[in-house]
Amino acid sequence: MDIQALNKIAVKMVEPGTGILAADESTGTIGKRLASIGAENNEDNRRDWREMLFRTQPAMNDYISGVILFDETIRQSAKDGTPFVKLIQDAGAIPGIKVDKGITPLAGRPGETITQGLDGLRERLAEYYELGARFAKWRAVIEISHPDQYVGQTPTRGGLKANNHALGRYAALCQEAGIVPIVEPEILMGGYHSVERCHEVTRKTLNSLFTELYEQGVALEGIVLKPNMVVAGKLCAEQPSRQEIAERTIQVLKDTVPSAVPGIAFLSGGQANEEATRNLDMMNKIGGFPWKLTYSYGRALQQSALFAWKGDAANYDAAQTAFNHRARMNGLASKGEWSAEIDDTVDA
Ligand code: 5MM
Repeated sequence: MDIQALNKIAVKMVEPGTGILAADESTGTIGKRLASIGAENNEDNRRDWREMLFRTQPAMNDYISGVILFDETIRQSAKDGTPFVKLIQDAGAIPGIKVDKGITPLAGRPGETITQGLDGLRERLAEYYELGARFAKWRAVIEISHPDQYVGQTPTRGGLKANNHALGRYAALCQEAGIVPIVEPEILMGGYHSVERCHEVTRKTLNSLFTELYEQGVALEGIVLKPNMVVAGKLCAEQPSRQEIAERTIQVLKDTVPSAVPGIAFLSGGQANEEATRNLDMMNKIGGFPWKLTYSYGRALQQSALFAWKGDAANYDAAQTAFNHRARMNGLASKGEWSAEIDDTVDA
């Protein structure tokens, strides 16, 4: 394993001012996104949508350090035949690939899931490396049970251990292949749980994760962590302030993430666009931690562009303007330089 080479890639992925575009929606998930604008989930529409994103300037050059692709997308080309991987590389960004195969119920642990995809992963990673991927992503999904549920609460210690073990095995295989693993244990933000409960579960999850990474021989200098922020469930009556979200998230990360990790790139998890930006910004304004904090957003980077595009080529420029704007705002947030006033200013 060439730790220095892995570290160089990881450091570039979290370079201040930039972050990661999560464009790795599986066919089912992109179908839901396209359905929200009344567009059909076919190969042409999926290509046109992603081509629009990957051709957006200056977003791709200035604010996107890497793009997470899906298996179909890493093999796909733009309408003029240029491979997507080349479009991304020409913009100075790093192509990445989602390698997990989604979740399935975890046997013996009702209400919990396990992420699949370890079988044959060594061979798949070798192929993705040849196709140009220099980082990968694997997502574990952790759901917090309803606060009134006393029996069968989730997540359980066993459920967390199983998911984090898989993340460790995946990360070790990636590093063996010269690929930086993005390690994503996502605690879902739907539901009624309080911010305190999210705090506690995130702490337990990350603690168990770093034990597993250690036990699987993963070099922390060559990973990027992709966690949730510490927030209350969307349906919880009491919502924390942005200051509380930022302070709690920094606290949990300081308690659990070794300083050898170069960077942490948050998922947006269904937060509104501006909310995801301002929470990241607040953390970087507070500062005082050893790792870079940036974004690896899917919805929070794409949603406004998707609604501007509406599946119609006539709206290409409007969609690119929207994507440019969110990318620039998150770029500022990754340096703690964002403000609501700048966000409200429409880009030229
Ligand atoms: C972009 O969505 C990703 C893929 O989801 P599926 O495997 O369910 O199709 C997802 O893993 C995403 O990369 C992360 O959850 C972060 O995206 P958000 O939208 O939460 O920022």
